[in-house]
Amino acid sequence: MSIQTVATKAFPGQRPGTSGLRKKVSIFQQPSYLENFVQSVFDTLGDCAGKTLVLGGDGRFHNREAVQTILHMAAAHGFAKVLVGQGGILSTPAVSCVIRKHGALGGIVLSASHNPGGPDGDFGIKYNIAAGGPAPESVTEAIFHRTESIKQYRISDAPAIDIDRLGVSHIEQMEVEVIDPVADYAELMQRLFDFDAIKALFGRGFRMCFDGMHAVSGPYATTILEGMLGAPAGTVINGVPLEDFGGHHPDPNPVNAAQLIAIMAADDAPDFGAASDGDGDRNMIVGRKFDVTPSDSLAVLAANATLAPGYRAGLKGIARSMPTSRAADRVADALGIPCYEAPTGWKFFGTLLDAGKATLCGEESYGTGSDHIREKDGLWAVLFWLNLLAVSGKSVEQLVGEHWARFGRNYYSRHDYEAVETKGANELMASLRVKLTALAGQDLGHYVVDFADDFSYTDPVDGSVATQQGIRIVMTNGSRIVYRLSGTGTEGATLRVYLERYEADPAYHHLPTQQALSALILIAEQVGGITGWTGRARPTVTT
Ligand code: VG1
Ligand code: CO
Repeated sequence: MSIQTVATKAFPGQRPGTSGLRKKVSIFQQPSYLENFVQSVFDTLGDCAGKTLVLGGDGRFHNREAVQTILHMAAAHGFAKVLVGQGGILSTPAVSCVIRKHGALGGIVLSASHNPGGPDGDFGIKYNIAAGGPAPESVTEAIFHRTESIKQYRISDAPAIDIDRLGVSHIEQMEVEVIDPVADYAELMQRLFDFDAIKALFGRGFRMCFDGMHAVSGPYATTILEGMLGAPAGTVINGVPLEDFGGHHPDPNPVNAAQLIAIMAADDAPDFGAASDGDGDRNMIVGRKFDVTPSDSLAVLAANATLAPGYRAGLKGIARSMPTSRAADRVADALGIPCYEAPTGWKFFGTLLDAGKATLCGEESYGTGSDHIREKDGLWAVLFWLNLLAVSGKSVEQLVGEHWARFGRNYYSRHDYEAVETKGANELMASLRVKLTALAGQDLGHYVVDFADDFSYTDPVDGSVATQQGIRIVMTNGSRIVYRLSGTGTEGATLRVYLERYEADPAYHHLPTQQALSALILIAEQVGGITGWTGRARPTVTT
C-alpha cells in the first residue's frame, strides 16, 4: 500500500455557495471531481501533519463512497487521525461539536442539507474550521482558486476500511477512529438544558411528534428524546436515515413536512411538533394547530433564554441574517443588548460568536443556534423549546401569543421561485439595482419607501466586507421587501422574496399571514417585475 500521485484536470465551477459546494450527484460521480475539491481544501490548509480531521455526512446517496475517498486522501496528507461518524454519519451540528471537543484542525461535512438526495438528487461538501464553523469566504475563495489550477491529487491505494464498527483502524500511518455519531452531541445538550424538567414533562403525559424526514437527525432525536428524556416510542417519525430521504425533500417547512403539519392540525394533535432537515441543522417548530415562523422562534427563545440552564447568565447579543424578521431586534432592545444583522449563511456568524458578541443567532430559513457550537442546530432548538414548555407550563401558542402581545407581531413570509432561468433572474436583480436610489421617498400603495439598497456587510470583528447580499426596500413604518438569489440551488436560479410587516396592535395579531402581507406582495411584484423576468405567475414554495 502506498501513496499515489494522480494527474488531474481542473473542473470549472467548484466555487462554494452559501453553504459549501453543491451539485447534482452525477457531477460528483465524475472521476476526480470530489478528489479535486478535497485536494484543494488540503492545499489551502497547508501542513496537516499530526493534525486531527473530523468527517461525516447526512447519509445521502454517495456518502459512503465519498467518506472512503476522503479518508484515503487524508492519509496521503499526513493527518495523524480522522474521527469519522459510524456509517459515515454525522449531522452538521455534531461535526461542529466534535471538532471543538477534540481540538481538531477542522472537519468535512458531506451534505447538500435540505436539497433532495438519491441518484438524481444533490450531493455536497463543506469544510469547517477549527472553531467548528463553516469556513469564512476568505477560505472558500482560496479553495475555489486552487480548484482552478489543480494538476494532481494524492491518495492512498489501501483497501476500503470498515466504517460501521466503532473503534480504531489505520490507513497508512493514519489512525481512523469510528465514533458514535450521537454521544458527544448528546452530552453537550445535557449540559445546556434542564433534562429533568423535560423528563418530568413527558412523565405528565405531554405528547410530541418529531419528524426526522428520513434524514440525519433521526438517530439523534431517537437517542435524546426517546432514550434520555423518556418520550414514548413513536415520538420520532421517519427516524431512519435513507439515502434518498424516502423520495422526499428533507426541508422542514410546512410545505415539505406536510405529514407533520397534518398530524399537528388534527383534533387529537400532540402538544408539540418539530422537524429537522437533511443534515440536522434546521428546525421547524409547530404547536397544536399553530405554526411558528423561524423568525418568531428566534425572538421567543431570546426573550425566554434564561429559563434554560445553559443561558441562565443572559445573552451577550443576538445576530440574525438580514432577511430574517426584525422580531429579534425588539427583544434585543428590551434586553439592552446589541442585535447584529449579517448576510445570509451561518459562516457570517462565526466571528461574532468567537468574539463573544452574540449568544443566539438565527435565520428565517428555519435555522437557529447559539455559541455552544458554530453551526445552526436543529435538535438544540427543539430541546430549547421543550425546556421553555416544561418550565413555563405554557403551550406553544400561548408563549408566542404572549410574545406578540408584549413586543408586537412581525408578519413574515418568504416566496421562492425555484429553478427559474438564470438569465432572467440576474436581469431582475440588475434592473432592481438600477432603480434603488430613485425608490427612496416614493409612495408605494399605502407605504412610503424609507430607503432601498443592495445589502453590504462589514464584519464588526475582522473588517471583511461582503457585497451584493440582497436588495432591500425598507418602508418608513419598518415593513420590508427583500430580493435575493439563492446560493444553494443546483438548477438554474432560485429567487427568494422576503416580506415583512410589523403590527403593534394585538387586535390585528391573528390575520392569515398571506392576507396580512397582501399589499406588500403586490408591491414586490410591481417593483420587481417578477412575473415578467421569471415567467412565473406565482411562487413555487411559500413559507
Ligand atoms: C439557504 C438559506 C440560508 C441557509 C442556507 C444553508 O441559502 O436561505 O439561510 O443558511 O440555505 O442552509 P440560500 O442561499 O439558498 O438562500 V442548510 O440547512 O443548507 O445548511
Ligand atoms: Co441544513
